[in-house]
Amino acid sequence: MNPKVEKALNEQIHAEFFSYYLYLSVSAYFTANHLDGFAHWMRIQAQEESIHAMKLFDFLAERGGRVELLPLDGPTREWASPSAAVESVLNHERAISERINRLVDLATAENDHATTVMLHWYVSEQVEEEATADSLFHQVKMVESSPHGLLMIDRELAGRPAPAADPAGE
Ligand code: OFO
Repeated sequence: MNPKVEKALNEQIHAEFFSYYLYLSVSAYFTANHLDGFAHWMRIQAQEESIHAMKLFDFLAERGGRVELLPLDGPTREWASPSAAVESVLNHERAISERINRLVDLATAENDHATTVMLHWYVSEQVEEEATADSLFHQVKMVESSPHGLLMIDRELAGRPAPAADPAGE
């Protein structure tokens, strides 16, 4: 496998596992603040992130690349408010989208068509993830001064189902 693409895919596996860590940390923050629906939603999102990492892990192996698991830093564990916690995941998703776009640019420049096609799934996924985080952030911002509003969102988030093992159905 092209060594530049292999290195970049390993860095993306690292970024997806960091996303897993970040969502778990946000989940723990909400649990500590008695917003169990938010905590549940973030935990389910963490599971999705590990699926994103493992799809790349499996792809590398399939293409004859070598997986290298890089060390993870500890994510932030405290936020000033629920909206600040949700805003941090929104900003994170925006940064992940930029990373994916740069990866597509690299795979295209290296004529690695298989990687380019595989990455299209991540491009679409990021559109959805940014939109979801953005809408949650604005909803939380709207009701932040009213505990009643926050509890209503919390109840709604408690219903998020677990992700399918492979969201692409492959
Ligand atoms: Fe893996 O999509 Fe969020 O970070």
